[in-house]
Amino acid sequence: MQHPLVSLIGAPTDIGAGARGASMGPEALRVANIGPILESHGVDVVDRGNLSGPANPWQPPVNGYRHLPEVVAWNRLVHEAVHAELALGRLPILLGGDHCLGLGSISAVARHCRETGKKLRVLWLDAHADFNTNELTPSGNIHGMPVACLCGHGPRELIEIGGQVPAIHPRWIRQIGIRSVDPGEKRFVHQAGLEVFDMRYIDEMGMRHAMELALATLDANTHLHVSFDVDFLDPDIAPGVGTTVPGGPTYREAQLCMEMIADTGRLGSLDVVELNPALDLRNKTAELAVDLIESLFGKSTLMRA
Ligand code: Z70
Ligand code: MN
Ligand code: MN
Ligand code: MN
Repeated sequence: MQHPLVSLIGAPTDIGAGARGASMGPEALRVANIGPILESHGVDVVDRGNLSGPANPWQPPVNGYRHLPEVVAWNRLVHEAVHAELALGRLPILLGGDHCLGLGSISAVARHCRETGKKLRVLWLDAHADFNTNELTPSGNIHGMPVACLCGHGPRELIEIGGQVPAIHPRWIRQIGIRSVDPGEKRFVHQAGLEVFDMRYIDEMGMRHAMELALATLDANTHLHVSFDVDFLDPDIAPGVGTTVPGGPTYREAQLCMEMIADTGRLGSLDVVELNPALDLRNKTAELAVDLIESLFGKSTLMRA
């Protein structure tokens, strides 16, 4: 990834979330200069602008799903946009938007990997496991379900978006920073065999060891997708998210996490989701997210061999 070609794709929606405001995420990341800052590090950046999907009708859940038709519509748009960039040999950065969009994005990456014979690894940086189903969910919010949907557990219209069910295998996923999992969801995570480096693990073993293990099975033929839910970060440093959960990674831990991903040289695509400018303080969380993304693209304080 010496001089990657990056495409920014805005998906201004909060259709899967439990709070309004993540729809303003793409513009807050642009205001925080995501494009120019990546370019200052030798990255070629093209901003494709925003996708345009259905408005948020703000309705209660139906059959355990809030806004399912609108979530399907947004994810179809994201799937096609992300896949088109990958087919051009570019590295898509999805500017969310809430985390339900990870379904459209990662199903596109999985399709691209099938087409090109690449091995896929997904790093899910999040306070939440996002492994609910309509029967397990306490909220009906589909941003709590994308990992389950990617693994084939969800409504047909959603799980079929990538053209193959399941889109990915649980063995391809590593979750980092997890500290809020619902009771039924917890059983399901264990049953599926997801590899989770939760905050207890990071407290005991350190971010370095967690990331060494999470990245251990990468090889030269691996496409690494990072799905960065900004609520991964501790709320003290990142208040601008809909669902804050105390006890997340510190600034230093998050930087190390990003730097170790950059060092693999395998980053192939990225989601930045759940940033909620309506809850932020002077765009501080957006600026922090951009700072961390700089590290993900190889910014370091010193030259390294
Ligand atoms: C809870 C649910 C969630 C993000 C909140 C919360 C899910 N497990 N995901 N914020 N990003 O409602 O399913
Ligand atoms: Mn810089
Ligand atoms: Mn999430
Ligand atoms: Mn989350």
